[in-house]
Amino acid sequence: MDKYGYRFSFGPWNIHKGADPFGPEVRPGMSFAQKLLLYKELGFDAVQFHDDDAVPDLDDLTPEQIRERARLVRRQLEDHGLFAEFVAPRLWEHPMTIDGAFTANDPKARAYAIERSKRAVDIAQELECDLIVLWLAREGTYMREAKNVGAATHQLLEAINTLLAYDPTIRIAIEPKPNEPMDLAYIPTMGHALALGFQSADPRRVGVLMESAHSILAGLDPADEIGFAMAFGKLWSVHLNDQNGLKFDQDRSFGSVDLRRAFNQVRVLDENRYWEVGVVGLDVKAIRTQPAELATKHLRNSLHMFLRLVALSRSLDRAAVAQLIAARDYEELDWLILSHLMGS
Ligand code: GLO
Ligand code: MG
Repeated sequence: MDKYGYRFSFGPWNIHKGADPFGPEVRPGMSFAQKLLLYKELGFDAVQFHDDDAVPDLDDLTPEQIRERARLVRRQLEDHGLFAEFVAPRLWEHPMTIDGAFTANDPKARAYAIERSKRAVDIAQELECDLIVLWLAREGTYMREAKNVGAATHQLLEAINTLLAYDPTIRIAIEPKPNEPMDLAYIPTMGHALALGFQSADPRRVGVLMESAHSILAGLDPADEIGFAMAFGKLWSVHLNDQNGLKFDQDRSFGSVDLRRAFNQVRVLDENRYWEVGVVGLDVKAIRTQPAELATKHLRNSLHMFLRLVALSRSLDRAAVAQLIAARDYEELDWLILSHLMGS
């Protein structure tokens, strides 16, 4: 925990080997145990998990074996003074998820997705964490005519309700994203995710995770997406990062593309006391050119950027801002903010 009370997290996938769709890995891998050693050193408190980050090859194991292995991971976390922030079922790599998971056209594939998600809940229970994240990676279409959007929406709702019933204490945070890997995803924005949650069997237990790059890809402002969700008390996690325009999902270091956009995300989080409700997750990736031994600087940079922006948000001259708002002098407000970000 930092001096402001924020706690920070990232997932094991955020230290990665640099492969992209056009080229192979460029850095040697690191074991989960090696990565765990880096968390505290880099200033982090918590680990975000895919189900198979915690229990590799879980499709080949029985539910009891999965629980046993998850218990070992909990001990590993304890040994490092870390905790699990969330578990996310990875519903986008298995052959059964080629056509989607909860919205696949094949009922057997949909059944697989539900069973796999229940195992993710089992893992969360063993890791003593009550948050499941659903990034609905392949719920959508490449070919609009291949699925029925209304039916798909109800399938998603049914899946959420099934998980809520499976564990009466679990909370679910939906992570919206408008595209990639799909051409068009079914839950592209905060509004879609929140609507689904409010329509669920237990709306109190369904919230959202806002990822900066995903909001930008949807043509939206991440700070406004944060504020919208927080207005309903529904922002339970974030994936802060950055994104240079409408192209592939870049997961750039937080603030590295648009400093003012990053400032406003931090400002809205801080003004709404996010440190009391959630962990600051940084879903960032080192660019491909980064040498292996230097491939954690994106995490360090993102965390330090967050803290420096908290300091800037808190040192903003609020009285001056209020005066400029009252005078409707937004050009002077613009200058005040820019000057503040530039340190004068
Ligand atoms: C990809 C997503 C992905 C999720 C992660 C947790 O675009 O951001 O990294 O955040 O799988 O659900
Ligand atoms: Mg993410």
